[in-house]
Amino acid sequence: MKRKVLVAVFLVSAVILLGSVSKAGAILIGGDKWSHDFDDTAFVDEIIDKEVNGFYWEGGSDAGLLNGDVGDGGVALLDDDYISFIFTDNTVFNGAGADLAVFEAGLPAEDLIVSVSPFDDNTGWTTTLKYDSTYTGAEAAGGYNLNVALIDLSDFGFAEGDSISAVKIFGITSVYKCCGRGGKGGMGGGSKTVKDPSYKKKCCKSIGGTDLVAIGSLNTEVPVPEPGTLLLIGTGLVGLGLMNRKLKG
Ligand SMILES: [Ca+2]
Ligand SMILES: [Ca+2]
Ligand SMILES: [Ca+2]
Repeated sequence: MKRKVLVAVFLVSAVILLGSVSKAGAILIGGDKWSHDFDDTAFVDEIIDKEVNGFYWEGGSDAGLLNGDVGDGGVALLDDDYISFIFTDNTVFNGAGADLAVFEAGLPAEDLIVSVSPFDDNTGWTTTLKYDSTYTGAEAAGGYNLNVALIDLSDFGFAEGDSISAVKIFGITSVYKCCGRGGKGGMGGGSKTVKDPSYKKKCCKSIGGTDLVAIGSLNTEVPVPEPGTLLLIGTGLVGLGLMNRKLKG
């Protein structure tokens, strides 16, 4: 009977160990123009800092930005808005090509600004880089186009194999509502889609920007138990075995 218990303990341990290194894809995001099968740990896990003057749309929430569901809304980030995310159950390593996918919604596909860090304590941020996003062929919440910006860690000077634990997304205003000649619509009437921050100085108010939906790692690493942990488990099992024998004897 005791031996059976030991075998069970060993099997359970083995399953836990195997589970922690599994990186099988589980969440397919995108459409006929771009898609990727993400590991379910691939997404950002926590928000550690933010400045949001934009608005959450179609049921969007901070929690909703942390999962692989691109149908539960998002947040519009205007100029100077940002959100800093960390990865807690995975890291992103610099492999071949793009390493990180940032999903954005709407038409036109909007730009966004990115900084990354190897640390998870809001330090070590790289200089910022601007990225375009392009239509994936899929839909986000509200029937909006789902777009993707592909981030290569090499762009920030990381060597192949280096990894990061944090990503910071800044918005860029793309829609302004202006006062003056055109009345409340302004600028010839109605909202204009422009990429010109100087509109701010022309009695214009930003009302739309980068529509952040989700952030997932394309090159995910998950923590593997240290050799020390394996040794401890092994020692524990041997110990149990000896106890078992003693009790029997
Ligand atoms: Ca994660
Ligand atoms: Ca979501
Ligand atoms: Ca890369």
